[in-house]
Amino acid sequence: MPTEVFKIILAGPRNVGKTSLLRRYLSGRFEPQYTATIGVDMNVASLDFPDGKVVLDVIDLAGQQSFISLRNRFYQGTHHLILVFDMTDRPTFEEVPKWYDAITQGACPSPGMHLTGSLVGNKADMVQKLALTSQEGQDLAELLSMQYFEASAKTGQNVSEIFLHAAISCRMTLQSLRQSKQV
Ligand SMILES: Nc1nc2c(ncn2[C@@H]2O[C@H](COP(=O)(O)OP(=O)(O)O)[C@@H](O)[C@H]2O)c(=O)[nH]1
Ligand SMILES: [Mg+2]
Repeated sequence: MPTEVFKIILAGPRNVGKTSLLRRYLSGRFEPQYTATIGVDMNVASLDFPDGKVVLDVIDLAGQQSFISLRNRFYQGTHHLILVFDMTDRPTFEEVPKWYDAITQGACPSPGMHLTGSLVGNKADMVQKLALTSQEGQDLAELLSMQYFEASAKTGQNVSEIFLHAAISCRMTLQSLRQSKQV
């Protein structure tokens, strides 16, 4: 059975829950203690499909400004972007276009592959503190041609869906690339 490997970037401002989402997906756990990611963290998630395996190399970037140059180097060759903001912190939502531009400019996916992605509003469990409407999130995602998810690393809401969507979009892009080369 074939194995396909894709590079996924998990990005967004600090403290929005990027590391918590990934940790929840990989270990099923949520740790409320905050520990800032230093530089960059690499993790591997593997998903089995009936016709093959998908390995996602997930790069969890630190959100701190001082890591900007380090981040740029890691954007190269990205297949899929998971852009996270905090649903209780409106400025993190407003920063999304800036993050999107920086990453799509630096991503340079392999020839013929285009960057797919999802916009993730995290901390959806904090219903009393939500700082934007679902419609606003949805509209921005549409504008950026991304899939929109409202998620919670705390409850697990939509967490596996985000990574499944990543694997499926990367596979579909690769398949259409192969088909276009056969014609
Ligand atoms: N209530 C709630 N808190 C969260 C959620 N995800 C992360 N957090 C908390 O937000 C803080 C930042 O999380 P972290 O994953 O380190 O954010 P990162 O800087 O984007 O990697 C931590 O205190 C987490 O416990 C969530 O879905 N719900
Ligand atoms: Mg982190």
